[in-house]
Amino acid sequence: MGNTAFIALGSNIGDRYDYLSKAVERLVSHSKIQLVNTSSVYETDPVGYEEQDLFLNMVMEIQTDLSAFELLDFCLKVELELGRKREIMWGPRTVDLDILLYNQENIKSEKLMIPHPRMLERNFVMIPLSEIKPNITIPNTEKPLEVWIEELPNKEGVRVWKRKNGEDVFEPIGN
Ligand code: PH2
Ligand code: MG
Ligand code: MG
Repeated sequence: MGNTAFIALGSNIGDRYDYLSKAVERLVSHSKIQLVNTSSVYETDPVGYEEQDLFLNMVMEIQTDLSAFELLDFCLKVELELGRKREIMWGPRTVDLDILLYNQENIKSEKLMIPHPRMLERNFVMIPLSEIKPNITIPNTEKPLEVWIEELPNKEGVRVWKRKNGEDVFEPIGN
């Protein structure tokens, strides 16, 4: 599989962990997607629209033979299959799948922006990403990941909820 991608997952409705697990399972069930790694699961304070429940967030790394646009379409399909309804922008969701990075590419289209345009300011993305790929470079930025994170406020809003490799971790999130 020729391409490396990072996907951020988030859920704040219902059985949040079950939604994350099912999303990982469905993504990696695609014949053109291979799981490389997953972060721990973090419980995070809502950002942007604050009158909503706490999120669970995590990041996964995959190898894929899908193009970035095919991967986006598949992510949207999995979101819909898992009951996602788009009501309030940045509002509550069963599961949100955002492509953060696709190789070192820059993609700017109406449908898809890569790197994800808000990832650098989002602790709930940057902290799990740095857990699995501390030395990754983000296209168009000069600062290493750790410096971005150092400079971000409100890191106490992102707390490990289920540590990767913890005793009761469910496959494939915990492998
Ligand atoms: N997603 C948003 C808006 N705010 N806050 C947290 N903590 N986690 C999220 O995944 C999240 C959010 C829009 O996608
Ligand atoms: Mg999102
Ligand atoms: Mg999204």
